[in-house]
Amino acid sequence: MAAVIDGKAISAKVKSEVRQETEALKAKGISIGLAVVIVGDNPASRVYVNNKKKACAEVGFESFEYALPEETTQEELLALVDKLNKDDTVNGILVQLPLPKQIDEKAVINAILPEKDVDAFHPVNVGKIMIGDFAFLPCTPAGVMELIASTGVEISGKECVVIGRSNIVGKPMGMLLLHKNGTVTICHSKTKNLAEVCRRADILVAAVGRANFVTPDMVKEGAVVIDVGMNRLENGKLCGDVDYAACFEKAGYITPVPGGVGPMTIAMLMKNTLTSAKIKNGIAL
Ligand code: L34
Repeated sequence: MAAVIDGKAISAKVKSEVRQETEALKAKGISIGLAVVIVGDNPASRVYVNNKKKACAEVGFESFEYALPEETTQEELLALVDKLNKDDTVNGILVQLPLPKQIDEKAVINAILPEKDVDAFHPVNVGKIMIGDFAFLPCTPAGVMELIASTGVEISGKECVVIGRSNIVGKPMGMLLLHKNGTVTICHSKTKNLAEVCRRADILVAAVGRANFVTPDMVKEGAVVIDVGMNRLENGKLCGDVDYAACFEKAGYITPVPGGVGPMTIAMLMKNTLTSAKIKNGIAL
């Protein structure tokens, strides 16, 4: 039977650490601001952005929300990014993805100043992650690392399998596990014998975007199972990539959805925004 990894509790701890540091900076006259940009009215994005604004209030950041209409042009969005790049009260810029189809996501990500890119999506930050010289960690993979750390399970030398190879989760996730000396396999839609590969994993991270994709035959007895999935079923219920009920008996540790990786993504965003402010003000990390 698995122990449940409590993402809500762990995220609360990270946020309270960020809050303490933010208060110390405030005492020195330094305030921290995060700009959150949402384009269109994707209901899931709306929920995530609201959670981010709430977290800003909790840790003592100022948050600046820019809610733009669905028909916003790329030029308009780039003009806003340019304005935020130049705004001294903005330490972090987050443009919530996905963007409407008339906007080229890559162009927008490339336009954000790397030092304000608290998502760590800009090629400069992605490159830094690759060579292990990073200030910002991508929020979701960084959150997963905290969840794994909370179990006390050592990563070094372990078989780590990541299902999914997105630029936002799968690829950087593999990198972070590699930096901690895991033996990393990244699986995807062309992977042969997927269940067999997954069954080798001491640490299994599912980031496929398919409800209940991971079944018990893919889980090694006692493994750490981390569910990055955030799938909305037709009945409105939120469901992970892991068949939680079925895998619960076999896993050693497992994250729930909701209350697992999601809150950690937001906590790590707060941490990155604090880091950005510290670097700007010449404060040791
Ligand atoms: N630019 N776009 C940018 N940065 C990001 O880091 C994200 N991501 C992903 C989507 N687009 C992005 C997020 O913020 C996913 N994501 C995210 C953030 C928070 C939550 C889920 C995904 C979250 O709060 N999850 C809650 C449940 C929320 C609900 O009820 O729907 C949880 O407990 O898992």
